[in-house]
Amino acid sequence: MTATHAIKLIGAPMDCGKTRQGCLMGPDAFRTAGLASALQSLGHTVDDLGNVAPDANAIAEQSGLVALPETVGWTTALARVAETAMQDSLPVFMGGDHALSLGTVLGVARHAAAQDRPLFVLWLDAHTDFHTPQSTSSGNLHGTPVGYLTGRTGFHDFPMFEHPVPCENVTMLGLRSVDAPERAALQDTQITGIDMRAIDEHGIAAPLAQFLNKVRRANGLLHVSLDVDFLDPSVAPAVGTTVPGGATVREAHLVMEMLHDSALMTSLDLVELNPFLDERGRTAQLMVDLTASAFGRTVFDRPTRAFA
Ligand code: 6HN
Ligand code: MN
Ligand code: MN
Ligand code: MN
Repeated sequence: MTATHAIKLIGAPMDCGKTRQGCLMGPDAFRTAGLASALQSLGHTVDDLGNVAPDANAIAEQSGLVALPETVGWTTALARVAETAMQDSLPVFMGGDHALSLGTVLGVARHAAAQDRPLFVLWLDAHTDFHTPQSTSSGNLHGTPVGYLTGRTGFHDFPMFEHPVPCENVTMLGLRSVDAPERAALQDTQITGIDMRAIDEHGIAAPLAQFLNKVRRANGLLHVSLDVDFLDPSVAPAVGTTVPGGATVREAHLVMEMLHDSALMTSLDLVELNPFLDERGRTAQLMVDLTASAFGRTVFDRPTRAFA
């Protein structure tokens, strides 16, 4: 009764969205941790397309921004690959840092527009990543993809985001580190931001269920972007931007299980895994296990729906 998917694994060893290096090893860590076989064992068809490389471009470096030309090169390449993959599969992008979502969501949004369907985005992250190239003080462009995909101004060096995702279609879960300019800009938007305090007080299921209902009613496509730092660093140390007080293993699995039950997810980013910072592969393994939950793995198959 569970639908099977044609899944394409797409490696994006992008490491230029910030200065700290290591995310280029992410795709191979996901492969080593057995992502393809985990999904195959759930009945899905899995095709690993290998790794994408960035396009060349003639953009100049810009002071105050880290690796702008390379980031734009990844954006154009990944948008093209994502748009193509959406035509006949559910793409899973194995990062790479979170700047890769500049490209993946651009391509997914082009596909959604061609299908005349609205696009929704679920952002699982400690951070809002709502900067623009002007507002960032770190210069790290992995802090900007939500600004880009919602159509904020200031991305003139990037391809035009022709079909920005309406802010009311974006929900963020797990927030606990938001810079002042991001906070100010978010005030004026309809983005739903669920921080860790709200999750502590009310649980993670209710806001997610509400969002998924909205996607379903709109017959929307759903892009999910999972940043390793959504998770608490005690269970997911392999990320450069750890923030204490993150999602527990069970909170994260519940999100993934609800995504599977909803059958709404149409594309997925796995980002910010830095294997150089990992402990015996445990973060890579947890990310693979979470992905398996999103594609139907359960630890206990209830014999009937009597409990529901
Ligand atoms: N991430 N807000 C900080 C900055 O440098 O702009 C952190 C960004 C983190 C990026 O979560 O992918
Ligand atoms: Mn992020
Ligand atoms: Mn983050
Ligand atoms: Mn499924």
